[in-house]
Amino acid sequence: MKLSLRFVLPLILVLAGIAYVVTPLVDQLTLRWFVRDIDMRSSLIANTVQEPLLELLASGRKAKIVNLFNRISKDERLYAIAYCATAKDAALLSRTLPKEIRCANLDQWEGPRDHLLLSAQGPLHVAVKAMASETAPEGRLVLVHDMKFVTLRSAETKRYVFYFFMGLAVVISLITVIIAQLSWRGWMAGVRALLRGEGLLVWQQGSEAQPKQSEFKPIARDLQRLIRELESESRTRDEGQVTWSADALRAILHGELRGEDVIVVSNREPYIHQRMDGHIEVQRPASGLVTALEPIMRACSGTWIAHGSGTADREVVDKDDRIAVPPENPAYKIRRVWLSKEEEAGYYYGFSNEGMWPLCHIAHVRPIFRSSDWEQYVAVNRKFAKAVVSEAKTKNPIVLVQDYHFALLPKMIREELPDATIITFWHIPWPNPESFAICPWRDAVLEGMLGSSILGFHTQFHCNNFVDTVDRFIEARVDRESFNVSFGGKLTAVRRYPISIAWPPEAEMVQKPVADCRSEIRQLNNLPPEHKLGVGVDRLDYTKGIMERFRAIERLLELNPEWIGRFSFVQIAAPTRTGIEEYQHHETQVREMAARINVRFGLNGPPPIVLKVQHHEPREVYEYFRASDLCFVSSLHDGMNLVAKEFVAARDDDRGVLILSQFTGAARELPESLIVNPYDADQCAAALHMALTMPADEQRDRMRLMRGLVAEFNVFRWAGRMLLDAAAMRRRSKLGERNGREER
Ligand code: GDG
Repeated sequence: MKLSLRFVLPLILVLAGIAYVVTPLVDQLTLRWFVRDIDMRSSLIANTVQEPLLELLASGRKAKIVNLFNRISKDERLYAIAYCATAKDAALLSRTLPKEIRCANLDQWEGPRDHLLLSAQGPLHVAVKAMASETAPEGRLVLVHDMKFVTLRSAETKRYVFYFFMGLAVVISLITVIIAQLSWRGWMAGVRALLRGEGLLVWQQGSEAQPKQSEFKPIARDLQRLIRELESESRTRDEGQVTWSADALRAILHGELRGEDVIVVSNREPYIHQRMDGHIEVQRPASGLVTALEPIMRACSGTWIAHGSGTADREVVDKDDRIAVPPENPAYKIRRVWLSKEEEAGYYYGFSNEGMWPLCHIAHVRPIFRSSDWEQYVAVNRKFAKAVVSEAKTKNPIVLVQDYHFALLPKMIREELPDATIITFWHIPWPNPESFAICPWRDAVLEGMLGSSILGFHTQFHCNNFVDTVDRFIEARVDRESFNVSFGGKLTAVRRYPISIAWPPEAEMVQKPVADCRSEIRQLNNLPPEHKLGVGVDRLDYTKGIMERFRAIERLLELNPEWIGRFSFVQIAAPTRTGIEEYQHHETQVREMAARINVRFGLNGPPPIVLKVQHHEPREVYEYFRASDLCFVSSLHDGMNLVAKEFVAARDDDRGVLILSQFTGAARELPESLIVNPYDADQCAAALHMALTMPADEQRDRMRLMRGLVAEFNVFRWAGRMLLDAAAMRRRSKLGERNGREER
């Protein structure tokens, strides 16, 4: 509309200006025409009157002449007619001549011009014709025409000129608007095509691409330059100069992936329905993965496929096993996949957690591989692949496959949906080729994973191990420069995407002041107000090095006995995979060790170790983080470790010390923590002592640096970078397809 007005308003103004100038000209022209007409008319009347008038003059019958004049002047336009024998005589006339016309002043109207007279009666036309007779050789006939009709005609002309220009304005405006709209649409479509890289002739080595439509030539180069600048700007932003947020991620997804078909597959579901004392409760598992992937699902209204593990999960789904979530404001769907007890035992507890988990973590627990577990793993992966195919709305969905439970899924999806963009993220470490060779189905696992378009790990070290493993065991082409693996005619990009946590943390988590957290947590655990406190938060898993942690505490008390009775360590240990024997054994060992150390150093005062084997709510976990003087993460091997980052996020008071195992992915990002080897008890004890005696300003300096890093490299960046890479990959393959078509 604005565009049309931009064209129409100036057009109307110009036409109005032309009308303003043209109207008086037309007026003058018509006046000239009328005057000329009346001149001719006057000559005609004079010629007609001449004969009878001369006869009457010759006979001297003046009364008859007046009668003749009266008859003639009945004509409505002829105002008066008179005869002057000489300049001195009085005139013979039809009715009273206007007083401005006298026989003595007729000369002024005798010429070819200036016949107009503005008298008191209005505008008049005066024509003087020589009408000499024998008796009056100077005789002249005066014909006076009324010109009022000219004024009326002039008004009428003005009206018509006005209507004419109005009509002209409407017609020209309509045509202009239609042409403008059509051209605008054409332009927009052309510019959009240029922005998408379409509408360009094939790129030639070392030259700019040329637009197909010649009218875009002048701007094509500028547009291409602009696009390149924006891309490099967004790359700079990617490098972490701007803080990523849920909103930024949503905006990017809207821009890059609007209308795309996005499917997430994970073992754990983001919302679990549990039956509790007669009512159904919705639980949200505390998981970084859910935090990271939810904005994607909300922005794309996608589908999240997961194992329906809640006791009331079946009661709430529709006939297609779907439920819209979040419950308070549905934005995407969960598609639940049901597993039998045998399937769960073989796929989840067996192959995934007794086989792959110890295989990928160097924690000196032997992996157990049973062929029956493998069969269930294959069958369950196939079940999920079917679910993905049935949920896909297009031939080329974006599928985000999560973790080691689904190593075979990428290939299975690729077989059914060859054009899908499959991003697999492996949340745990990838071992070296010798360690991986233990797996009896190693080739099938590798081939399964190479069905992915992008394969993500937390660290470059894990990417290197994976590429080495592929190079060693299967017939694939590995490009170590680009980190792409070519297998079965398809490329897999192996990339590093370090996972993180949401930033800023939820307001509810850091609501309670640190001082209140410190006093309340000490009271809750019957500890004196000034008691030093350390904290550990983990699933009760042997890879987390909880026993090594306890050994380090024991060593601290041996080497620095001044801490006996002045320092306690709270270990929150969430029960996990309790159906697996190794985990039951581990729990027993952890409990026994805590008890032994407490007997050794805690009989006369507060216990050095407070072991809490139970699930805690995220808010409670954060209260412990805020109440503690240090947090100890001693994983024997860990893909990333989110607890380290959560502790940093919880400390908005810039206090507290993080002790971090060198075998976590997080250690590469948080060098300001006290990095330790968890197997070296003396070193860990020294780090504990250093943390307990660290001056406040050193704590602040270290914590600020770590908080800066976690803020910048947060979970939205993790998800955003993966999806931006996927979007770029899709654009490139679209361009390739089009160029292929054009070459054909
Ligand atoms: C895998 C990889 C990678 C723990 N106990 C409780 C509780 N937690 C929460 C923590 C944290 C999460 O669980 C544990 O995350 P981690 O990263 O430490 O470890 P994994 O569970 O082994 O996760 C790991 C991760 O995937 C992401 O890719 O970092 O390397 O092994 O958020 O706070 N939460 C609650 N109660 C507990 O008792 N609410």
